[in-house]
Amino acid sequence: MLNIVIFGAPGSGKGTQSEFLIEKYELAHISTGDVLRAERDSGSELGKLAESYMSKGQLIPDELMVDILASVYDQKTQKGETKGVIFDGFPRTIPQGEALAEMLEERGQKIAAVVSLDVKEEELITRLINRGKESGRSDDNYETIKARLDVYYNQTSPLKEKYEKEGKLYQIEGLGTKDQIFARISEVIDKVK
Ligand code: B4P
Repeated sequence: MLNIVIFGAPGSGKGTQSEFLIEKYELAHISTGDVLRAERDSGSELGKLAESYMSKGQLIPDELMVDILASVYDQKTQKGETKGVIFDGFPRTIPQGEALAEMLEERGQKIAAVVSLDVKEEELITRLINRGKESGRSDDNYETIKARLDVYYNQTSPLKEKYEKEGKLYQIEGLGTKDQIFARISEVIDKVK
């Protein structure tokens, strides 16, 4: 199976590009942000807990995220109908990165590529403020966006070094039209698939 991690700061276009990827390469999509928002909307205890972190721009604790991820991965792959999986928004910390490698290894799988979308901060803030106006997403306000960016720089971006050492990191210019960026990502996927 083709396991791809799509990586980047909040607003870098992970969700947007994942939609194109699942269509072209017939992959299953695991967006941890979407999973958590669905839990929140269902009113479950897990959803309430998740919302208490998301609304402050913080990450949900690793132990919880790792369990959720493993169960969603098994659900999406158990029928054997998918050619692979896009991990969108996971891992977001070094322990999540280690847990992902372990979980895949236990299932005889590995990550083929980590595609990192590079976008400067000014553009990230503009995109997220605009999305907040259109979608009403509660974490897309200036104060929470700033907190999410801090979390990204401190807790998430160190993963790039890990994947670079493993020879799996592909840095993609994340500025341009959605189609231009998708063409850059496709070049990488065609190389590793
Ligand atoms: P996510 O749902 O993953 O959201 P995101 O990182 O903010 O957005 P993304 O990068 O997908 O941006 P998009 O394509 O939509 O996370 C939300 C929260 O969930 C986190 O803060 C955290 O609390 C929690 N969480 C999630 N995963 C977790 C984990 N593993 N561990 C712990 N907590 C976790 O693009 C943004 C906007 O830009 C859109 O409006 C889009 O239309 C626009 N856009 C995209 N590409 C563009 C382009 N090329 N040009 C112009 N605009 C563009």
